[in-house]
Formats: sequence, structure tokens, C-alpha cells
Amino acid sequence: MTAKPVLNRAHFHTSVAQLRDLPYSRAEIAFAGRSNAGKSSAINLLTRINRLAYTSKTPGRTQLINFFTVDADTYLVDLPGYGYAKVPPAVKAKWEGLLSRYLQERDALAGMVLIMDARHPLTPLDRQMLDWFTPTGKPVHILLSKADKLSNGERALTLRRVKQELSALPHVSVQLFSSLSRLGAEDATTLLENWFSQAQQGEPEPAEAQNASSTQKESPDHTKDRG
Ligand SMILES: Nc1nc2c(ncn2[C@@H]2O[C@H](COP(=O)(O)OP(=O)(O)OP(=O)(O)O)[C@@H](O)[C@H]2O)c(=O)[nH]1
Ligand SMILES: [Mg+2]
Repeated sequence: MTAKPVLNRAHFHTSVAQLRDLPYSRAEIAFAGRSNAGKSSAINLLTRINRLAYTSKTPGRTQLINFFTVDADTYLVDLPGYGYAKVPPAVKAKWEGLLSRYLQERDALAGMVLIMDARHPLTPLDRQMLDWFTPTGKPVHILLSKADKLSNGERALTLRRVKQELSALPHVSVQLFSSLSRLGAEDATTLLENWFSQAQQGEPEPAEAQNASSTQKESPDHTKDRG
């Protein structure tokens, strides 16, 4: 492994629809958030690769868990968006099972980036994500996205309110972000790199890591289905 994952060398690895297909991973950072909040756009901006994750004006575009390699067995993960109106109950139940188990049980998950549209942050489902993930003790970083759509005053107010609302939760940080104006991109990149570095420092000795990787199952290639 290189000393530090290099976000701008990211490339698509695989898409999975169920937990048993998750790839072997040393460390990964997941991007969660409502449909249309700007998860895929944030991944593209932070990796500086324009069309790495597919973005769309149609909510619900990302329906699979998409893995992007940033280093050997080290990934950025684009999760399916939630809160998409008119989703059939069966699809919603499947999503809830998949996401809650992924967030609660995935050992390699170093932290969650939670993307919330700065114009309507902390929806009930955003709070659900925090409820699922914060008990793991792993860090959450919130990007208040589309901040370009707010005035300076509204930005400051929103940031203060969200920080205040979450002040009781440890390991949760918040910043303003815009994939359009690049506001906050440097801070977010630095944070991701730090999470990866910390995850690497905490990982097992090389011999053990090698054993673990030899149990890796070949992942099916879903490249054409990713969305
Ligand atoms: N103005 C503005 N538009 C943005 C920003 N980020 C994303 N968008 C737009 O919002 C729409 C949705 O962005 P995506 O990145 O596809 O959102 P997503 O969260 O990945 O959506 P799903 O995959 O459906 O869950 C697209 O039309 C983007 O161009 C931003 O920072 N500012
Ligand atoms: Mg998406």
C-alpha cells in the first residue's frame, strides 16, 4: 500500500446489491444521504474526477452500493440515496435492512460522510442514519451541500443550527460544502485523508493482512449496472 490513499487516482471497482457481495476491504469511507443531496457530486469533486460517480437530476439514481478504489483494498463508497418519494414499501424495507446492517456491521468502515442539502438538513431519515451509525463510535462528517444556493447569512445560520442540534453527539463534525463552487472541498479532502491514515495505522500486521486478503472472494463485475 502507498503511504496515503490518493483520492484523485480513484477508479470504479464494483457495485453490490447485497451485503454478501461486499469486497474485501482494509478501509473505506461511505457517503450517505438523501436522494439528490449531492453524494455522487461530492465524490467527483473530492476525487477531482468529473464522471467517476454518476450524478443525475432524477432522485434515486444510485441504487447500488458503489465502490471506488483509492488504494489497495481501500475505497470510497457511494451509498444508495434515501427519502425518495413513492418508493414501494418492499424496496424501502430492503434499503433499510441493507443500509442499517452495512453501517452497523462493516468493520472496514472508517467513517461516514453524511451529505445533507443545506436548505433542508436533518430530515428524519438523516437522523435515522446517525442513530444507526453513531453507536459504532466511528466518526461522522456532515457536508451541508449545495451551499451555493444560500446567502452568506443563511449559510452561517444553517451551520450554527446544525452544530447546535448535534452538539450532544461525540465524533460528529459539520461543514458547509458545494460541489458547484468547490466551497469546503479542501477541508473535506484533508479530513478523508486523515481518516484513511488513521485506519491504516490501526490495521493488523502485514502477515495477518495478507491472510485476510487471501480469503477475498472474487467480486462479480456489475460495472454495467452501476447507477
Ligand atoms: N447547485 C448545486 N447543485 C448540486 C450540488 N451538488 C449536486 N448538485 C446537483 O444535484 C443533483 C443531484 O446530485 P447527485 O450528486 O447526483 O446526488 P446524489 O445524492 O448522488 O443522488 P442519488 O444518487 O439519487 O442518491 C444533480 O443535478 C447535481 O448537479 C451543489 O453543490 N450545488
Ligand atoms: Mg448518486
